[in-house]
Amino acid sequence: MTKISRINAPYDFDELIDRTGTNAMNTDGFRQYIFNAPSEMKFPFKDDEFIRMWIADMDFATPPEILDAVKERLDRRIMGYSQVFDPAYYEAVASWMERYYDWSFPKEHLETSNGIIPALYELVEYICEKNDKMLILTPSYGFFKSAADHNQLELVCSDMLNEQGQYTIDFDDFEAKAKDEKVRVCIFCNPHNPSGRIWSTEELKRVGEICLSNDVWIISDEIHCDLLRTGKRHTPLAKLFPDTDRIITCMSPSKTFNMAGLMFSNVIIPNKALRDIWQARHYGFKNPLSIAATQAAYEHGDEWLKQLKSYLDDNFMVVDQYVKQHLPLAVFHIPDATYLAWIDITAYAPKDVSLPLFFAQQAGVLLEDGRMFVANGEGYIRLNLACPRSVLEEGLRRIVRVLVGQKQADEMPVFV
Ligand code: LCS
Repeated sequence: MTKISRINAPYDFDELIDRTGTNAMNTDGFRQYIFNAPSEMKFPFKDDEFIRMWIADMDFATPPEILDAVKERLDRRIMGYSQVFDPAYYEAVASWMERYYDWSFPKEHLETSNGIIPALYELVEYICEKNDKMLILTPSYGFFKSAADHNQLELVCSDMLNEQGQYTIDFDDFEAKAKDEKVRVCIFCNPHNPSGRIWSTEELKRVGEICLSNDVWIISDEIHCDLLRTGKRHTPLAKLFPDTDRIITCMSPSKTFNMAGLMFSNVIIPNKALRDIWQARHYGFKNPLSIAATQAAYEHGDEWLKQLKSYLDDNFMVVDQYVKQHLPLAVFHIPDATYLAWIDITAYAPKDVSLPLFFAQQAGVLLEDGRMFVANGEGYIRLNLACPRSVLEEGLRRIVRVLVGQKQADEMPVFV
């Protein structure tokens, strides 16, 4: 256990923190990521005038307990090649899993990776052979498709059903696609980005049963597992299938504690043969600061996370209230998980335009739209609510101003 201790400090999620000049994707990477454009691309807004609600990291400071652990590690002054050797790391992970998900797994199943995306690329490569196919639910986080593209695999998409913004799995379609003998692996997002769904136990069991009975491996990407509305619980898919070794779980506190740039994640691989391949082929060295930060997150992050969740609960209520009042034809439900609001604005959006470009140019808001989520996301925008309330309110005001007009935006309710 690292030495840091802080007792129930109130954390400040209203603080505006300047991210410019830190090589942040959030401030400096949007031209390339959203618009696939060079750094010369011009907008009617200066870069520091944008409200940025796009990439899924937070505008909140990483918890001080984690920063202290990084500083403590820095004080050891040597940053040489590192891997996870100290058993305290596994103990910290295991204790978190036990406390939050009532789940455990043997120490030897735990591998680590420089982020979940690289792990997805690798796992798919190790599991699949040429001409295999990969199955996902859509809409989907875009990098799932990249994992198939990277490995030159055909991607098979099962569109989720959407009834007034309530997403469910089309099990008939999913099963029919899983039955394709070429489908070898499914990347499953639990909880789901972008809809924010926490799957019910029944849904998880059906997904698992369909895949396993059709010889389809499952990579369960559970990166959003701690970003839940207060009172909600996460169920790791693998917990429901203790007798299979065909479910790999990817988890990380990186998104939860706003340290995605440290690129460190857990990959729980129960299958011995796959683990052997991973150990033989995975580039094993890790950033020592990332190891220290991740361990500290699991050891000392509870209180900060509790307060973060409460702040995000309120941000979601602001959005809910605001959408109901000013965009009554939009479809939005507060999701059970993620800090992402997935909103159907078909009734208001201009037709045949790129919505990210429209909002960037007309409103000075950077956001992602449904077309960036592989398939089945038409008409949606995704707003990242992990920002100070003042930023959120200004973002909402601007969005409404360009969709329905100035007067409505001026009447925006103030959340109390
Ligand atoms: N998996 C899912 C489902 C994600 O949503 C993200 C980040 C990652 C993996 C990234 O994992 P990493 O490699 O950082 O460990 N999601 C983002 C998103 O929706 N927009 O920006 C990042």
